[in-house]
Amino acid sequence: LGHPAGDAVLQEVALRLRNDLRGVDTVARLGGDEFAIVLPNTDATGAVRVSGKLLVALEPGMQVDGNNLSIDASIGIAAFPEHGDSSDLLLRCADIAMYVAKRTRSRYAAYSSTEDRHTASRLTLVSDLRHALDNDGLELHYQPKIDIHSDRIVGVEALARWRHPVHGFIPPDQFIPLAEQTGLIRPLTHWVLARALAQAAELERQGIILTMAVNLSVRNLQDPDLPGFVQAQLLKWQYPPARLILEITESAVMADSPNATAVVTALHDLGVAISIDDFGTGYSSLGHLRKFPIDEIKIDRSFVMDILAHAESGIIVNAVIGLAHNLGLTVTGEGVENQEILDLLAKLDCDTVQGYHLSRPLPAEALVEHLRRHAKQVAHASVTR
Ligand code: G
Ligand code: G
Ligand code: MN
Repeated sequence: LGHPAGDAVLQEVALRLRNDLRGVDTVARLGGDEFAIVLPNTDATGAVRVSGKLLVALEPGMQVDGNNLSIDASIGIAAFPEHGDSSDLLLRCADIAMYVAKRTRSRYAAYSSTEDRHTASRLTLVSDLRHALDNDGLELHYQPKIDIHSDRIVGVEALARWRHPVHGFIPPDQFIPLAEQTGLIRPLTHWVLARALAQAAELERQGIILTMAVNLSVRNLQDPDLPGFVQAQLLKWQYPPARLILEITESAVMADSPNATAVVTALHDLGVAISIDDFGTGYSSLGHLRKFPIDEIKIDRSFVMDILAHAESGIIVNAVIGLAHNLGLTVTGEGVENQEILDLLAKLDCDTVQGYHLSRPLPAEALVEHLRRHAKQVAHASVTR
C-alpha cells in the first residue's frame, strides 16, 4: 500500500499505545515497526497485564486510504533489575523475548535465560544459513514422480538439503521454518528455483524430458516480485513454463490473502503449472480451491500411507481422485511406501505417484543413474509383453 499508508498505521499504533498507558510511562519508536515502552515501578506480572491491554487496543481495524487494515503485535518483556541493570541489556532481553513471542505465536513473552541460549544458537544457525545461501552451501535432491499407468518417470520434485559444516545434516523441516521466520525464505526459494531450472535444462540437453516441481512457502506468495523472477529464470534456461510445477501447500492457499491469489494467478499466467501439496491436511474443500488456477493436487502421504489399514482413508482418497478428475485436475499420490499401496492407487485411477517404494529423493548424479536403469526396465517390460 506504499510508505504513506505505512506511516499512517505507525501513527495510529502510537496513538493507541499512548492512550492506554499512564502519564509516567514512556512510549518510543525504536525504528521500523518496533516500539519500546518503559513502565516505571512495574514488575513482570504488571507488564504482562499491560501487554494484554495493549494487544486489545490494537485489535480494532484501522482505516487507511479506504482500506480496513488489521494489524497484530508481538511483545517481549524484560524487567529491571532481574533481567539486566542497563538499558542496553534490558533492550536485548526484551528483543529476545519478543522473538520467542513471535515464534510461539503467544503474542507476548517475558524474558527467560533458557530461551536466550536457544535464541543465541538459533541466531548463529540463521547466519550460517545466510552464508550457505550465498556460497552454494545447500543442495537439491530430486524425487522421481511416476506415471502410474505407463510406469514411466514423468518428472521430479526438487527438495532442499543442508549439510551444515559443524552440525551435519539439517532436515528441511527445521531450516525452512527458520528461513520463513527470518525473511531468508525469499533468497532460499530463489536459489532453489534457479538451481532446479538449471538442472532441468541440463537434463533436457541430455535428452531427458521431465517436469520439475519446486515447493513454495506461504511467505513466497506475499512476494509480488516472484512471478517476474520465475519468468526471468525460465527465459534464462530456455525451459518450457509448462514443465515447471510450483507446489503450494493447502494451508498456504487457505490463508487466502488477496496477494496470494494475485501471485498464484500471475504464475499460472506464465504457463507454469500450479499444484496443491499435502492435500487433505488443510480442511479445505476442492470447491474452495477452485478460486485458484490449479492443475494438480497431491494427496498427503498421511492418507496414502493409511489406505491399507483404514477403509476411511481409502474412501477419502477415492473421493478426492473422483472430484479432482471431474474438475480437470491431475492427482498425485505421495508417500507410496509399498507395492500394495501402489496397486490400490492404480485401481483408484490415481495419475502419478511418489514415494520411497519407487525412489527416495536423489542427488542429481544418482537421479541420472536411476533414470537410465528405470528406462531399461520399461524397455524390457515392453519387449516381453
Ligand atoms: O524430504 P523432505 O524432508 O525434503 O522435506 C520436508 C519438508 O520440507 C516438506 O514439507 C517439503 O515440502 C519441504 N521442502 C523441501 N524443500 C523445500 C524447498 O525448497 N522450499 C520449501 N518451501 N519447502 C521445501
Ligand atoms: O510436503 P512435501 O510433500 O513437499 O514433502 C515431501 C516430503 O515427503 C519429503 O520430506 C520427502 O522426503 C518425503 N517423502 C517422499 N516419499 C516418501 C515416502 O514414501 N514416505 C515418507 N514417509 N516420506 C516420503
Ligand atoms: Mn512437495
